[in-house]
Amino acid sequence: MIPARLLLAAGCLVFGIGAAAAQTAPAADPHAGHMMAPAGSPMAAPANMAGGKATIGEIRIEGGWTRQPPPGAKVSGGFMTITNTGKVADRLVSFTSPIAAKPEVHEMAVTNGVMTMRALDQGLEIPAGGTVVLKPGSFHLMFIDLTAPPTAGGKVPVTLTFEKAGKVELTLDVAPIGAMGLTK
Ligand SMILES: [Cu+2]
Repeated sequence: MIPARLLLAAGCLVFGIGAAAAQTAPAADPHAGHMMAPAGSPMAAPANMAGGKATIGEIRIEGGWTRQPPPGAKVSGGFMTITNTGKVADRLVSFTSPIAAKPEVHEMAVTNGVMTMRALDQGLEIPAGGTVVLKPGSFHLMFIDLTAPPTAGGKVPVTLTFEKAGKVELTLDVAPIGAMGLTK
């Protein structure tokens, strides 16, 4: 158990460049192992890509991207902008992808100056008429236990499941290692 958790924590450092101190996970919750770099780490330049798009029911997705993980990393994040054009709130409850054995919808927050992340067990709410941005340092798809690590310039298919809108397939553009966003 411990080695696996340490591996995961090390892989998660991809979210912050130049991590100063990965802390030990205190709890039994595997997500407690996601200790991040201190906020304010230097950011890499955005990649020049448009990102994947998809629509299902009242849900519109654009700017879908992921990034190549550093060598040996077991995780990577997925990012996009999700808009709910309907009059009822929906939720992104889960997703699947051929590149990861364990996909989870995560949120990240700064606690005591350290970025930590956790799985959203109830999913991620997309408010009626609202837009939620999945981006580094915030909400994200978490590809855990990468079976085929994404390569810069490539594409990664994901299938998102929304509570009301249902399933939708989306293709994520793969940005270089350490990219913090896309430019259009
Ligand atoms: Cu995560």
